[in-house]
Amino acid sequence: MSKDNLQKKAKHILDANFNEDKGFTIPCEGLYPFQWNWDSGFIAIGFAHYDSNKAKREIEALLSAQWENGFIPHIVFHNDSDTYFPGPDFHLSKLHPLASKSHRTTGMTQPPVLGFVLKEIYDIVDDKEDMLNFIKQNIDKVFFNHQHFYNHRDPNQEGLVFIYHNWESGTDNSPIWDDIWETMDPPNYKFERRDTTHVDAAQRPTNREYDYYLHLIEIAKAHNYDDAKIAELSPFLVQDPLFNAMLIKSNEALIELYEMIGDSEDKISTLKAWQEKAITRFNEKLYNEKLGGYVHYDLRNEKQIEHLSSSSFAPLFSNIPTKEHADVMVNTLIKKFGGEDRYLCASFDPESDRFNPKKYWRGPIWINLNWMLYNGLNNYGFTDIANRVKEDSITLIEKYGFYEYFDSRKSVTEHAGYGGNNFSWSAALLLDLLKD
Ligand code: 2M8
Repeated sequence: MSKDNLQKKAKHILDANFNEDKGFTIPCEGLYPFQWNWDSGFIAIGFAHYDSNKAKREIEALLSAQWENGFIPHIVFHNDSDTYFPGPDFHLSKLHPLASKSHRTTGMTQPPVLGFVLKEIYDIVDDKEDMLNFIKQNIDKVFFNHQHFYNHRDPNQEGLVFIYHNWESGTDNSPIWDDIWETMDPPNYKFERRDTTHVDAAQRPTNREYDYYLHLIEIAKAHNYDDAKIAELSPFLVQDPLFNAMLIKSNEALIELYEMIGDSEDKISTLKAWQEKAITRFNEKLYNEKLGGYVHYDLRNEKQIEHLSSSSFAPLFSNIPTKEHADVMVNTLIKKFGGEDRYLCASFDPESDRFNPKKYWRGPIWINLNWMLYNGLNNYGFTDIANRVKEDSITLIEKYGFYEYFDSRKSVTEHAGYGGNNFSWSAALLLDLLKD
């Protein structure tokens, strides 16, 4: 397919998934019928390439559901839909006294991409003045959100924030969580899955995994989504390198934007203090010498979770590793994830016995993680391997379509796109990858 046709197709998908009335974009028809937090950020980057008004509306729609304490939820239920479980009646965000009064949402969040998304869209659009005005109107909300993280999700006050649910990580059923599930024994809940009516069950989490997911929410609900109680009681309490890298990248972007806006010295110095503490601790606590990359830290059980995943490389995007560590990480990437027989980059270590090439976050390639990896490798001057990640992403979409995730094995030459089709962030980030 020509570059032109790919761009046309991508724009068509984004426009079709955009809800004109409410001003937000669904990730994918049927499978995900609401507004998702980090999806929206990536989607806004795609829109910035051809319709900056939609990029702005997308972000405004997400921020319109920000809680009174600064929290930005992971799903905003702008509309009703019976094609997704669990919906608003299960999540019951209103249990939290400071939850949005205007919107039903979940009581959990997702990787905080908004800060760097504002900077990306500013860099993309032609009308800088107009976009800077938009940023001026919204940037404090993102700052407030970061403040909430550092005040309520960092019990040790060490600069690293926790997530209490695998859905907060964005990498839902990653094998990273398997050891945590072994510490839990949730009931067998009665529920009706909807995802498996849209997508082959072999490509989605199991019912038993959903028991863990629901149980974590039940614990949080029993304490009205109170962060302090969650920190005390949730069996899932993790410092995730992807999540924290997104927060750090967003801090960096907020500093740059506040400097452009001017007159924001207090906020800039607060952001700089957060950055210094966070980056130092990130390197001390999340780097694993033996594996040659960053790993997750299980804060409940006080140990590193020693597995490599595509999240291990996200810190490159946020300029966290030293040059020496970046060199080691690139070796790890090529050796473990980048054999001749594979497209880059599998979401989980392909050499592990937990790797599954078809199952969601247990192995397939995701375009958003590839987009970060491409930009991260470029940050450190690894342009050849960065270009390989970009070319692989374009090839997979060209060959198989705008799927949610893809098989990393080159030996699979048919139907290697999995999950939902006409998937918004695959379309949005392809537009960005094709820009130069
Ligand atoms: C997936 O997660 C949702 C729950 O949030 C699900 O499986 O129902 C993940 O891939 C997540 O990262 C993504 O934001 C969401 C919507 O695309 O789908």
